[in-house]
Amino acid sequence: MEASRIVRTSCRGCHGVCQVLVHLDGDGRPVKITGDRQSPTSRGYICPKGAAAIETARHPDRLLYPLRRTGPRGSGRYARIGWEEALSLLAATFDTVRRESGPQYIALCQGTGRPYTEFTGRFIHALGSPHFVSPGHNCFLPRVISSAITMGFLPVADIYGQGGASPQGVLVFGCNTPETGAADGMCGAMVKRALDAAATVIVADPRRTRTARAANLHLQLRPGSECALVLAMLHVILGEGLYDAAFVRDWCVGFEELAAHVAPFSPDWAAPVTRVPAAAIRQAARAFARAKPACLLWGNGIDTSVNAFQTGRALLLLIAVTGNLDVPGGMVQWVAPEGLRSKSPLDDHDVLGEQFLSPEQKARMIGAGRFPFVPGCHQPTFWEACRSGVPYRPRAVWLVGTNPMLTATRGDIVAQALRDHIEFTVVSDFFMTPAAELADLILPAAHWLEQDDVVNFHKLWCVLARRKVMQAGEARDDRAVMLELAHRLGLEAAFPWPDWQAYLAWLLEPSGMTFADFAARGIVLGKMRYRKYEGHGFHTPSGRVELVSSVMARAGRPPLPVYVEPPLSPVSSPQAAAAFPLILMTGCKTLPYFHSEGRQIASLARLRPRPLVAVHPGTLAGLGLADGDAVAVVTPHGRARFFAAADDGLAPDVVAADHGWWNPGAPGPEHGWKESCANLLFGHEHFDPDCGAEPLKCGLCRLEAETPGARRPQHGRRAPVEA
Ligand SMILES: Nc1nc2c(c(=O)[nH]1)N[C@H]1C(S)=C(S)[C@@H](COP(=O)(O)OP(=O)(O)OC[C@H]3O[C@@H](n4cnc5c(=O)[nH]c(N)nc54)[C@H](O)[C@@H]3O)O[C@H]1N2
Ligand SMILES: Nc1nc2c(c(=O)[nH]1)N[C@H]1C(S)=C(S)[C@@H](COP(=O)(O)OP(=O)(O)OC[C@H]3O[C@@H](n4cnc5c(=O)[nH]c(N)nc54)[C@H](O)[C@@H]3O)O[C@H]1N2
Ligand code: SF4
Ligand SMILES: [Mo]
Repeated sequence: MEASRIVRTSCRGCHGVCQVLVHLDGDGRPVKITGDRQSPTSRGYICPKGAAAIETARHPDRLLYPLRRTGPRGSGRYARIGWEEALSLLAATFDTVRRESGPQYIALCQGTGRPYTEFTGRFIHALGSPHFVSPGHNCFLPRVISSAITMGFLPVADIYGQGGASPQGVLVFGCNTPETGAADGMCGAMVKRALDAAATVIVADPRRTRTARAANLHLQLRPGSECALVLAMLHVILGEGLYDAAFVRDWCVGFEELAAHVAPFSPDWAAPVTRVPAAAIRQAARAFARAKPACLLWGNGIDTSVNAFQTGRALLLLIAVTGNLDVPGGMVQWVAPEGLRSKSPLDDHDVLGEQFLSPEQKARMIGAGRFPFVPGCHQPTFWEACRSGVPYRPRAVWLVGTNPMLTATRGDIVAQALRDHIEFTVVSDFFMTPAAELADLILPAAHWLEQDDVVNFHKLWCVLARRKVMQAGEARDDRAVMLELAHRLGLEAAFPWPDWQAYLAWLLEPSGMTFADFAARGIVLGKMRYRKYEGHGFHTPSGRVELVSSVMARAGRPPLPVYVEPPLSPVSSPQAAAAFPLILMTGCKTLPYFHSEGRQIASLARLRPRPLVAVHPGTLAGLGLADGDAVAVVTPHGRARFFAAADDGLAPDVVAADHGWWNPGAPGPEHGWKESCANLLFGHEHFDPDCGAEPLKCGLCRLEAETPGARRPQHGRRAPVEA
């Protein structure tokens, strides 16, 4: 344990990059966490999730020991076992399945990107299975892949202004970064600072978020119509000659085709589609094109739609033609620090199985070929196969840090598969989730306060140190578990490091630093360089930004962005809309919670005690309802219970329901997960044809009054396990 009273480390309560100070008492126990004012990434900021980390890590309901099921599935009967027994059981089971049926009968399902992501894809692919299953089709990876094929890198807003220029124009499109920090590793508070400093802020969001209220222009579009809006902005910019002619001439291919393609998509065409007035679209396009430099903050609002991939491409083209690529204050390619072995989502993480899988092994993936740009195995297709056995049914599933009954669609299918069909389920988590309640083996995962780490998750301009400051029970770092298991399964070639510390040392080796040296420094910064394409071109087939995508064309997909109406909308399904007249958005993230996490943490639950659905006050009144009333959100697929939150920043026919709600204190095995589960409101019919994304933010619903007081959250303890 540290001699010092304060340990400088970095938080992992979300994808953010906040450096924080952990205060230890005289016995070396962490007692408080504060922001680190010296941090260049977060400058002292800390959010409630970060501040609640000790409460989370020390929570009495933490899983502390490996548990083996002793009663029927869902009975809650488990016995404590040692790690040796747990690892032997796991290795023996995976080995048996591998030999009897083939490695493809083993799957690893993870949640959002987490520290363990650097090993999960690697592990399952090294084992020979293509079944790396994640929510990536709905989150971030569509943008990573569309960026890769369009310009060869993921452009990120230069909000830290490393080149001395900060963004003058910011287009905030379908994200709420000040609250979420977003998926690409920014601190929300630093984003807010950059927004405050920018001359022009344009927000495209169906909700009037706090950022939208402070913006120069709020384009309150109809959910799901975003690609139409971007096409119309491109129409104005190209039609009025507001593009960067030199950049387009020297560094882009397909400009003439793009100009011809967007010619019909005028603001007058887009206005009825998007509900944004034509004049506002023109104003936004002109203001964005004239602001120099300008950047884009984009997020989950565009990922969760059947137009995710095309919208992502359209926004990338907007950035390229306005000359904002890799310029100071624009959309840059981060330069990671030199002298460290670094990781990036698509190579070392091996989400796509490029390093370890043969073409034959890839072809065995459930859903192979269904979507050309899906990252890994398509999550909904995977769970359907687990239930139906078509084309075949995996026998063993490892859920590492995911709560799929709450965060994937059709949790009922997931639950049925886990209860009745999968032969062996192992769950690694901090808490006894509804999925863990169906597991055969439960492994207690280490919290970030319990981890030493070299934090380089998104190959940022900085690498941060994380330091272990406590240990709860026998919780273990997921990556240490994967290393150990890999060795037991003969996968040393992919996992040559003897242990976790050796892996960290290997990452640092080229710099000459030990982990202790690195931890003392706390952060290592990259040296930013701009316009790197001038040296080597863009890493695309043509060496230029592909406005017309050769990769899309080869895949038989539209090489220029096209708008597709959401499948369940008042326009495309007037019949459904007659019965379900409201447009439903789900899962707009809120500051206190990370997806389904945090509901048992008292300090967070106080900030948002109940599952909410935001509704325009006029709409509520029309239904005879008031703010705070219990309501059911009903869709063609299901029903879920929320409390109405009046919000005059929404259109009268648009509602926004929370996702991820369960009730840890309610009795197992369900812990009330079916009551307020937004994801039971969707079916498995509609997907983005390119990346398999689901329209979670543009469905249809109606509201019905519920008997008041039917559900109150509880935060009690679960039943103790058999010792
Ligand atoms: N309706 C709707 N659904 C959505 C979304 C939406 O917008 N609308 N958003 C989607 C998005 S963007 C995402 S990324 C997914 C997220 O989906 P998930 O990642 O499944 O969601 P979480 O609830 O964050 O995490 C699940 C579990 O991981 C555990 N956990 C946290 N950290 C660790 C760790 O380091 N190790 C281990 N072993 N366990 C850990 C937590 O205790 C929790 O039980 O949800 C998606 N679901
Ligand atoms: N506090 C907290 N932070 C988080 C998370 C969390 O659960 N809690 N999750 C993390 C993860 S995994 C992710 S992916 C990121 C996501 O972070 P963000 O990208 O910020 O995503 P969301 O909050 O899902 O949605 C962003 C915005 O999109 C808008 N939106 C919805 N539908 C549409 C649409 O049709 N068009 C447009 N233009 N906008 C739309 C919503 O109103 C919302 O304001 O946050 C990460 N950070
Ligand atoms: S924003 Fe994320 S990284 Fe920063 S303190 Fe909060 S949870 Fe931690
Ligand atoms: Mo996400």
